[in-house]
Amino acid sequence: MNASQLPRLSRSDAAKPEVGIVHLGLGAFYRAHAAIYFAEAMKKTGGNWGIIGVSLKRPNQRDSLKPQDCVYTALELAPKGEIVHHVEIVQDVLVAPENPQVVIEAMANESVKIVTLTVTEKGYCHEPSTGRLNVEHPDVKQDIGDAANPASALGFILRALELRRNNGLRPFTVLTCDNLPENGRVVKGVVLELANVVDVDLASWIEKEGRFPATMVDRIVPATKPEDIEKCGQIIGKYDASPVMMEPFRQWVVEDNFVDDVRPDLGAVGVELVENVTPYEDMKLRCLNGTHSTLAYLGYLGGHETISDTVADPVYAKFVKSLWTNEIIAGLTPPKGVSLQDYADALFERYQNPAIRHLTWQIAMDGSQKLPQRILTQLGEGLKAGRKMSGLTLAVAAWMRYVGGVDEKGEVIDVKDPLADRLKELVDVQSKYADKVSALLSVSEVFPAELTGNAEFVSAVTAAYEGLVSKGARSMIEAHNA
Ligand code: CS2
Repeated sequence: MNASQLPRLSRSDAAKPEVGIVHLGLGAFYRAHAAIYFAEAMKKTGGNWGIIGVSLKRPNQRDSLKPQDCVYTALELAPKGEIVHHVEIVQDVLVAPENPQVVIEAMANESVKIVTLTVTEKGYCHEPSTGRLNVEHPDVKQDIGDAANPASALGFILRALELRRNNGLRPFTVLTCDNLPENGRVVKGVVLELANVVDVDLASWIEKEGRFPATMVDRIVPATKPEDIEKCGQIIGKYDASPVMMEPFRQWVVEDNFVDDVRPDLGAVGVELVENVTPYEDMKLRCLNGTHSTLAYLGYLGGHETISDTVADPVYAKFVKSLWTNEIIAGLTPPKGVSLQDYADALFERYQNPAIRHLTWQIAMDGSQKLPQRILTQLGEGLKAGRKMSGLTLAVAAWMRYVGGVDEKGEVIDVKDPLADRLKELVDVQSKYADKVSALLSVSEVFPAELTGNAEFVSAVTAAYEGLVSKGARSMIEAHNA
C-alpha cells in the first residue's frame, strides 16, 4: 500500500499553545531543529511558543501540512534504528506572496516575541564577500518600493517592525538560524540598511530597541524525498505528506540577547546560551560545512550520490581526515573546553551514518553563496600563515569543475545556484583551462582580492582544475593523499 492510502496524520487533543513565534522560510531543517527545541522547552517549563510558519515563495509546505493540522513526524535516524517524534508546535502555515498583509499582521501581533529565520545564504540579499545589502536585488527593490507587498524576509521584518512601532508595541527578537558567520550581525546590518532607505526614525528605533542574537545551528537534515514519505508511512501507519528525516546529533548555541530577555527556556533543553557565539560558529562552519561542500563537489564528480557513500570510499575518508587535521583545525581557536580533533572525529561518524541519505547534489547547491564562509576565508588565512592548503584548493577547483555543468562521464549537471548561468558562461566562453579558472576567480562576490592576487594560489588552483578535468576527482584525491 502507498503511504498516501493510509489515514492522514492528525493533531492530538492536547491544548494548542498561543503563538509566540513567527518563522520565515519553513523548510525541513527548521522543523527538525529549532521547532523541536521550542516544543521541548515548552513541554518542560511552559510558555506560549506556538509557531506560525511562513513560506516566502511557494505553497508546497502549506499544502502538505494544513490537511494534517500542521503536525508532522520527525524521524531520528541512527544506524541502528529510528525514533519517531510527533511534533505539534506549528499552528498555521502562511504563504507570503498570496497575502503579504496577513503575514505582516501576524508578525506584528502582540503575542509574538520572536521571529526566526531559515532563508538560506541567498535569502539575506547581501553580497557574501562584504556583508552589504544588495540594493539592486529585485526583492530588495520591491521591499523598498511597495510597502504593502514585501518580497524578502528582510522586507517582512522591516514592515512588521514598522507596524509594531506605530502600534506602540515592543519589537520582536530576530533570531536567524542560517549558516552564516556572525549571522546576527549580518541580519541586523541588512535590516538596518533597508530601514535607513525607508525611514531613518524607524531605523534608529530598530537599532536601539531591536535584538538580533547570533546563533550556531547544527543538525544534518537532508531534504525529504518521496521514499522518505513511504518509509514514514510504514513506520507510523499514517500518511504524513511532509515528514522530516534527521540525524540524532543536534547542537544549538545562541547568544543570550533577546528583547526584554523574553525567550523560551532553551537552557532547560540543552541549548547553549553564551555571550559570544563566534568560536562555535567558526568551528562548525569550517569543520562541518567546509568539508560538507568539499565532499559534495569532489564526491559528486567522483560518482558518489550521498555523503555516507562518499566517506565509505577509503580514498575520500583519508582525504577528509587529513583536511581536518592539517588545514582546518590548525587555523581555529576552539570554543572553551572543546577538543577540535574530537569534534572532527565525531563529525566523521556523523557523515558515515548510512540511514541519512544526504545527496552530494543537494549540498552542492548555491556554492557561490557558501564558498566564502565555508572554504575561502580559511584558505586565505592558512596561506597567509604559511600553511600548505592543497586540500581546500582542490575543493575550490572541484567547485569550478562542477559549475561548468558537465560531469566526468560527460553528462549534464543540474547546477542550482543564483549565479549558475553566469558561471557556466564564464567557463564556456574560454577554451584554455587557465582562462576558465581566471574567469571564475574574477567573480568578486565570491573570491576576495587576497586570494585572486595570490599568484601561488592561482597557479595551484589552475593545476588542480586541469587535473580534475584530465584525471578525475578520485585520482586527484589519491595523488593528494600520497
Ligand atoms: C549542508 C548543511 O546543505 C548544506 O549545505 O552543509 O545543510 C548542513 O547539513 C547543516 O549545516 C548541518 O548542521
